Amino acid sequence: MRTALVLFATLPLAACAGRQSVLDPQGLQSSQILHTIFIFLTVAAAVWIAVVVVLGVSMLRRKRPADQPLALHQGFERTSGRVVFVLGLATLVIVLGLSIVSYAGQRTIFAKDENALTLKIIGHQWWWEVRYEADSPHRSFVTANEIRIPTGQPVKVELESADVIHSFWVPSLTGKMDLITGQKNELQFTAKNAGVYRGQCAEFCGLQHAHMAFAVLALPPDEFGRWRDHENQSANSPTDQLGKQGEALFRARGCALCHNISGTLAGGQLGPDLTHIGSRTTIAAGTLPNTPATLAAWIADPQHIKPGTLMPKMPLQSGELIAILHYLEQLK
Ligand code: HEC
Ligand SMILES: [Cu+2]
Repeated sequence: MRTALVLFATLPLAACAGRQSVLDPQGLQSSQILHTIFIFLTVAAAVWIAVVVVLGVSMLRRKRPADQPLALHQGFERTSGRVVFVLGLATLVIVLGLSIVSYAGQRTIFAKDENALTLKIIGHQWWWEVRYEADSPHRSFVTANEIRIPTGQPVKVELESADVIHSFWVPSLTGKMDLITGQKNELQFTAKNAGVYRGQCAEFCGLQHAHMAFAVLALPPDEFGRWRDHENQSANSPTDQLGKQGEALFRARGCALCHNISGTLAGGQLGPDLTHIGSRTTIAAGTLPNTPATLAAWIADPQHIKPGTLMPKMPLQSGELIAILHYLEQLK
């Protein structure tokens, strides 16, 4: 029985580690946030315990009501006046102290670093456009729903929205920041350790808000550099007949109106960039892992997977679906 109780009590702790947890910080900023929360929690718990103890003691030592409740007792009045004064002062000190702790924490959380890697992230219903912009257009590229960053280097994300308000939140790395149409918000964070961290839209933005996630892949700097060089390149040209057919169908069946594939005639801007879709880990904003089966299911009927999504169900024959799928699979 006791073992079962202990096991049960530790159950909530099982959620305290992993790729989306404020309690398992992997970034400088999230560590600072946890640190601040811990101080607030300790002080609040100490105050709460003190109040409960005083309350308990006073209830146990309660005296019978006085015969004349309205009569003043000078000594008692003076003592209670002093107690109220001291406690008022303590409240002031605690509130001021916590404000200082909070401001000091914000210095780390909102610190700006000139050498930060800058990304632009645009929120769409219900996916994330990620733009790596460099001085030279040859070094700039666009991807979606997946952010790769080097570990140890500050990353600055410039946040904007194409439609409604969204909120960028990667609990393991830093706090939240809203994406608002016509306004540029900024957030900086530094991943301490390599790993995959899950991010989630944290502001209700419509029907598929819950399926608006993304992944942050923190890579060692040299691996990040290799990925970036690869991502800079145009899409692979299809090598076989079926792939070539798929590329043609991608245009003929209207996919190219909404999707860009760099180096091809497909230049649509309404949906996620698919130049390197084959190398992404998930599709449909973290809704499904990226496998041939899920990709086929998505293209065949996106409305079944994400009802209301802005990608319509396209009428495709099974041969056409297979060709398009084969083509997209090659876009590593
Ligand atoms: C009217 C515009 C539109 C058309 C036409 C369209 N798509 Fe999409 N597509 C979208 C949008 C918007 C999304 C993002 C949906 C979401 O995640 O909610 C998307 C998502 C995708 C994704 C997942 C991308 C990712 O990174 O998660 C793939 C793959 C895809 N579309 C392929 C296709 C193919 C193949 C066709 C043609 C048969 C097509 N799309 C036609 C708008 C369109
Ligand atoms: Cu949302």
